[in-house]
Amino acid sequence: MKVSVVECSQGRIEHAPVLEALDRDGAVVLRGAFTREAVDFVAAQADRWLENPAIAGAPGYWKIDHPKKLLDPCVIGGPVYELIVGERILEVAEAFLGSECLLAECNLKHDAPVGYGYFPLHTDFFVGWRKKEGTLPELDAATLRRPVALGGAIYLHDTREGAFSYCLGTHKREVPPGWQDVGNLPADVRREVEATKVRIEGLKGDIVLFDDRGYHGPDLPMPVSRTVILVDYYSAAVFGRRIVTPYSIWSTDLGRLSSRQMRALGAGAETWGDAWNSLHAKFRRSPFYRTIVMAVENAYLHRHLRARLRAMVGR
Ligand SMILES: O=C(O)CCC(=O)C(=O)O
Ligand SMILES: [Fe+2]
Repeated sequence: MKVSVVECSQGRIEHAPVLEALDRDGAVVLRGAFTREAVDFVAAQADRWLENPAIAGAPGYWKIDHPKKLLDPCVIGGPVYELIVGERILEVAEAFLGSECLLAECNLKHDAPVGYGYFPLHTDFFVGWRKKEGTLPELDAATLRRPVALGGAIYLHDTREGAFSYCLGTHKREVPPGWQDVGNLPADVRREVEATKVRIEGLKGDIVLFDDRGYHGPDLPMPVSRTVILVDYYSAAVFGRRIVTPYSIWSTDLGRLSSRQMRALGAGAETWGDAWNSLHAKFRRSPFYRTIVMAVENAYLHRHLRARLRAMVGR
């Protein structure tokens, strides 16, 4: 079993083979959808941002568990928009969804080789899905008979081990509440689903587009590290104009965005959450958070004490 690779380095992306593969398999690889310069720039900047964590406003990655480092790709700026809201990709997404779309979620993710699995094969949607307790919409079986969103994994280096994996054809299954993770499926269903799993190997700059109603996840355990940008375009017809958490967009990048790209990034949209309760804020719950806060608050204490002492002795 193999996933179709659609070459699209020239002109408009041919929609027919992309939409056919998405309908049949639930996943497709677009090769050459981005310029080499944009991909190289983003990959190099990602390496720099992934060197150190964000502390006291010093730029860096976000930490939410041991295996991963996360980043809002927008902080990379400039050419990153060609990757996450490229006009040609938005066109494909909107043709697939039959609706305007919004980039509801977007993360740059670095997974380290930890030697165990930590993220099971899962679907992103299921019957009864809500983004958060008490929020709308709630997805029902009828709505989920058609695509509701288009996920994407953009490879920032050639990727084999650890590649994004997809269970081909599973986007056509109804996923009842509780069946989101493959580990919760009855044994026979699980076997059936896992038998369709394909590791989608790809080249630097490829984007794997996938119908996120189907079972998918990273190929774990990973023997090597892997860096991807994960995008998720939600149908405005299904979810309304909503994104999960606002992005940190530099003011100097605003001028390079078209009105369609601005809309996809959530200009004027509602959000399901804010920065205070986003995924990126999870570190606040770490037992080390208070210790680091204390270290930050006292980082310049020695200078302060020296200045006070001088003031007291009148020098
Ligand atoms: O890391 C991956 O390959 C998949 C990520 C994913 O499925 C998700 O974040 O929902
Ligand atoms: Fe997912």
